[in-house]
Amino acid sequence: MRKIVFSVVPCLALSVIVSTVWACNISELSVHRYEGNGHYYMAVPGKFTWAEAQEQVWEVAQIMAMPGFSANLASLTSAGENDFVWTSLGTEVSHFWLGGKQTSETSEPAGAWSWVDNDVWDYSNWFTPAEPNDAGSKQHHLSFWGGPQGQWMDVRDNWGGIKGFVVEFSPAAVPLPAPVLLLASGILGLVAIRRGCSK
Ligand SMILES: [Ca+2]
Repeated sequence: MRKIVFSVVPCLALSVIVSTVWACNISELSVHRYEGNGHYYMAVPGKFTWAEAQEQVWEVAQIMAMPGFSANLASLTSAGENDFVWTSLGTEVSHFWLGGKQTSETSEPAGAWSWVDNDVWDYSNWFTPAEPNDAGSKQHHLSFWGGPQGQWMDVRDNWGGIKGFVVEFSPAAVPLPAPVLLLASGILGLVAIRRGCSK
């Protein structure tokens, strides 16, 4: 297990442009590499809906500036990956968003789940027997529940108990060239809304 801390962002100009968006310093959060797939993971604290969290992932990716990698809410597709993320990020990521969502409500509560990055959904780690339960018929998004193995639960998009989200950096099929990233981040810095990032 290797822990990598990007305390100094490679592109300082990028950091200056975007850093005012967040109430905490994203670039000082720890990033962990899983040797099983070469992907990186980080936990970002804050109060967000699932949809907002997925939007914020893009901002986080600009701040962390990892060339050749794309970012999404985490898709945990094996027990090894789930165990690594749960143990390396720490149990405080209980109630943090993951990248799972339900694309249909025709087979509640466990059917029609998918990953936001289009990874195949052929592994799950529900907190059984209680989850998933589609409580109130409105729970269509995925978060860590907790437990010794980092089990999951389904919750509604705007659940107030959410404490943050887990980001996964994967090798990008077609990495964006640096000039495009800089231009995009500059635009982002102008239009972004200040968001809380407190624990
Ligand atoms: Ca539930």
